[in-house]
Amino acid sequence: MLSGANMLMAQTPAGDTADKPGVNWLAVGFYVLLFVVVAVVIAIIGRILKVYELSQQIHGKKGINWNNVMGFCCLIFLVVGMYAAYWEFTEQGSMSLPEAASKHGVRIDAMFLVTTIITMIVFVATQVLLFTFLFRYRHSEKRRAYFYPHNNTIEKVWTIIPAVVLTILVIFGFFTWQDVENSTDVKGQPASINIDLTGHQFAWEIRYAGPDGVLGKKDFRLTGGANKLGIDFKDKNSMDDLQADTLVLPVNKTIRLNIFAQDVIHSVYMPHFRVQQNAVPGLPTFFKFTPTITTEEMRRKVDDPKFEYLLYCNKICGSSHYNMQRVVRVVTQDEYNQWVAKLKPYLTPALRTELKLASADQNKSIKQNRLALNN
Ligand SMILES: [Cu+2]
Repeated sequence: MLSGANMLMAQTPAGDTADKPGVNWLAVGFYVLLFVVVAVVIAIIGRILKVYELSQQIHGKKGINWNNVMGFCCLIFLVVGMYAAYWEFTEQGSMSLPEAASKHGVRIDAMFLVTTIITMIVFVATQVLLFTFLFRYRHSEKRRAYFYPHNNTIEKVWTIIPAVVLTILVIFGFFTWQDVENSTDVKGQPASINIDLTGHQFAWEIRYAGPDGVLGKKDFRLTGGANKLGIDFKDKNSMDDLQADTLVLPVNKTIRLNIFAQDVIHSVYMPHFRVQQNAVPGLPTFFKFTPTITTEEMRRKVDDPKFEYLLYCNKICGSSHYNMQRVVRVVTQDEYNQWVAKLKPYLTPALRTELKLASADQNKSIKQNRLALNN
């Protein structure tokens, strides 16, 4: 049944399912049938054992000792279960997050590792105790259960130890999270690069601050036509803002992503940088991080010349949600400078016409004409 569900949940390209309609239902049917067959086989074995027991009783012999059977089943379950847990870690562990390529990413990974180790110790200890006790103290005619209603020391031990461990984990997590989420602006260290990321169905729009390093104001009421981000051009800082298709970031510089959404909730997700932050309409959010490994270095590390960091949307925001991707490229400062110099301004000639914003030359001639009229 689990494998069937796996198959159903797997994403198949739209073309595939369109070619073979109903292919998923066949898979469901197969696994339902398999489940029924297995259930029937178990029921038949149960009946056979029952008949065997009855025939033993007729001959005056003892039937099967089910307490022993269950006791040994518990031991088998313990061994098989422990091996399965080990297999999960060794085989599928590599499918978890890729190498962290940001400063705070390393700290998040360290926290994750410590939490995993502590919970694994508790997991192994409790499972071994649980199933060995089930086996060791299975029902026997030869002994009676010992009545042991209360012990204060044991109560204290299993209350205080988990409380202390959990408190340490929560405080550790609290400080790491505070460090990740806290604005360094508050401490007087503004980010090196300021970038606007706006999510809409179904794309991310990227806006870089121009040479002044400041992003111009936005107003959702101005959104429309060529001004798809609703940038307020009454704000002088908007004039030199730049638009980009790729998120290019200089390595080892603090990046501040200002995150917006125009329709539904989206989510900025860059797994390599351990960055995830919701993009909520009407509620601007931001995330600061420092990439530490350039795309070139990562390509060598993973031995894939075509490797790219990616920015995804991590909220199921509509039918083409899967398509909300942008390439993120981490480069050296020189490469970044060269790339930024080639970016096109957000204020295109078409937008100038639409907003009835005169170009610098036109401004001059209008003034002269007015002067002529006044005269
Ligand atoms: Cu989305």
